[in-house]
Amino acid sequence: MFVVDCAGKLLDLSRPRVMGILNITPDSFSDGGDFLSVDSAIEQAHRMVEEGAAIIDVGGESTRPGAPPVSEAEELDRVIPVIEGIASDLPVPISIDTSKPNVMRAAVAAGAGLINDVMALQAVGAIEAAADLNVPACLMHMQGEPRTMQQSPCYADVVSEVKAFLAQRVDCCISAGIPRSHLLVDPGFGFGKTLGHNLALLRDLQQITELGLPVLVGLSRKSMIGVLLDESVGNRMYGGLAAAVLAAERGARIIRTHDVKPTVDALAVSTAVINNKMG
Ligand code: PT1
Repeated sequence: MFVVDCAGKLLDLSRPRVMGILNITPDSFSDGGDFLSVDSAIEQAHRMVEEGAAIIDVGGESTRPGAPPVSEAEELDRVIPVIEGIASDLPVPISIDTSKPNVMRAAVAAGAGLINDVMALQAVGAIEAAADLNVPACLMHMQGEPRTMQQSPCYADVVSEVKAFLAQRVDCCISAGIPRSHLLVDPGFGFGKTLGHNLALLRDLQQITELGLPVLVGLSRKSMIGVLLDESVGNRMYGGLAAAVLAAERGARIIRTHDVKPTVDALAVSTAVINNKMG
């Protein structure tokens, strides 16, 4: 459970680690895939590793609430040049944030070593792709789909339902030939959940760790922090750090974040307290 082999690069989860977010989504100046945007993405990846990221998560399709789907061709155009540009130079593994089997295949061929799928490999062909590729996969819980998931999230007991869903996806993956040692789980903060649902999942995160697999959480800049603070996306870092520390204390092993250095420092202090053998 402590070391995950990501296509030859090892991810040591004996303490909580930081996953740095590398979103390759076009801004007003570029459509992604061109020289300037690829170059700045590569620069950003190197900066995050210097700041202590243990894995870099490359994504070409936004899954935030309301986001529209992106075509396979577009997603490939965005992520593959960046993965090719960083895979051989970076000492840390790269994960590919996608639900599309062909993007998983191309990304792993380009050097990615972990699949991060917000659809928990439920898309047609995804589970087979992950099994063929023989790399670890993170299975995330989502209710609904990004475009509409925040319209009316509904659970009788969010924590036990999320846990049961993840347990069922783990069983499916194992039946499809993915070894248990290749699986991680994620409760999917903000994916078809109200603030109350998100807070319950964070408070009771230990129940998710009872699945016996490494738990990944993504809380960075999300609206659950924004609503609590009444702050815009650019002003949610301190709130996100509090959530990251609480997640780590409850057993989370990977914190997915935009704010690498602040999160690495917060986890270093949390881990020293949790593992204290000095006094
Ligand atoms: C996540 C995650 C992810 N989040 C994993 N992958 C996003 N494994 C993308 C909001 O409420 O948590 N785990 N990939 C980003 N998605 C969101 C969702 C962004 C909700 C923002 C919100 O603001």
